[in-house]
Amino acid sequence: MTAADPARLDEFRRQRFGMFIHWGVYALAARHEWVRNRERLSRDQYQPYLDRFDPDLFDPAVWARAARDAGMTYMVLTTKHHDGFCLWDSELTDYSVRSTPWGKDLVGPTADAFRREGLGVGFYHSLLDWQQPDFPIDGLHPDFERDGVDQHGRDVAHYAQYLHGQVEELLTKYAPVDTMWFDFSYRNWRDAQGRPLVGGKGAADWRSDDLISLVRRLAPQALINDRLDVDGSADFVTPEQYQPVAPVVIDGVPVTWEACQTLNGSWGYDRDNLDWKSPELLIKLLVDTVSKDGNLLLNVGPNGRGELEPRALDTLAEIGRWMRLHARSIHGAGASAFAPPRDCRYTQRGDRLYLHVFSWPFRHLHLPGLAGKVRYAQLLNDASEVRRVSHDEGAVTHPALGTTPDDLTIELPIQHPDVAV
Ligand code: JFZ
Repeated sequence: MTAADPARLDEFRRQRFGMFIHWGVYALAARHEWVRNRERLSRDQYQPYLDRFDPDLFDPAVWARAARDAGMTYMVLTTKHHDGFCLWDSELTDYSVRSTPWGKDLVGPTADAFRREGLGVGFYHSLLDWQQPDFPIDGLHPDFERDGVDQHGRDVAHYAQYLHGQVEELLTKYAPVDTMWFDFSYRNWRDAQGRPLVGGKGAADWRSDDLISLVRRLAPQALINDRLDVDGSADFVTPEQYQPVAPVVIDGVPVTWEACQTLNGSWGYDRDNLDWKSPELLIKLLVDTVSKDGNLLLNVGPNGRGELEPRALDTLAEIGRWMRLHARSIHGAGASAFAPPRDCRYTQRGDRLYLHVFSWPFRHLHLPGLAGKVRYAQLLNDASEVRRVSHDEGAVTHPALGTTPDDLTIELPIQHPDVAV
């Protein structure tokens, strides 16, 4: 299996912060992108959402600006989710924007808008497809309980051909694509009772090896994620809605990773959701991710009129307020070999060490192992000097403090600087 272009991989690792966009006709149901599955909606019961999909306020320049202002450097857009609905005018199916009142492509304009703001463009593409007649019904399919495993001649090889054809369309029509984010394989999954999931699917179904070759051929610069069920093929791995405890290492080798996270637990627009993460928590999530050498792909779910809701825009703006002053500790930064004190994270870029203080201490912070290693210290938000306290000053070396001569002790202002986090 050919590997990704190392320069592109390096760029990705420096980008650090991206926008995930989950958008489709499920935005009209406004209760999670799995609504067709969760509520066992038939194709006909789902059809009203296609019949009414008309995002009259669609203006991807607004999304792109919100992303850029938040300090994001790339985006990943759902070209097709599990419901099979295509956000572009595919030649291989009518189950797309073409069959909606809106009637036209949404992928091209979105990609263009983000490129105009200088952001990278990646495509999420669902391997599952609950619409294609050749996709075998399985335990995750909305029609499973009604139709069981009676496949009515469904032919997964034929579906794979369709899948490859669509990926080819996307990579040629919207070149250059920076990332293909495939989702997902479930060959060995178990159901809620612990029994093997009926009809689980993986590499043999998607013909993943050929799919990877296709991407390498058409988009040599594109990175491919780890959900194709091919060991060792992934350019990066994708922990979803959990944080690794340390830089991710697989078989003794550090790997490139990208955490994906929601704003509120749902990927698609979810009107009645009250479970919003605070901007402060999200900034900590970003810092924590970079401190472990990862990227953060933070999701938004535009609504049925094509807008990001105020709660999402406000959150992004607040993150941007912090990023305006602290981006240099994120972009191009990564893990440090130094161990931070309690409730802190380090990110490092070259010889610059950034100390992120999650819980503001009382005046002093003792930084293990940094004695004699720091030439100058300052706050990032206002460039004001942070003074070091030397070890011969009684108060700081008092044995009850538990500091050692290897510690560098710095003196912080009593008040937390007036910026987000
Ligand atoms: C998938 C989708 O089902 C979901 O709607 C969303 O698009 C998300 C980004 O990706 O969710 C998954 C996929 C794989 C696993 C868990 C959730 N997994 O392998 O554990």
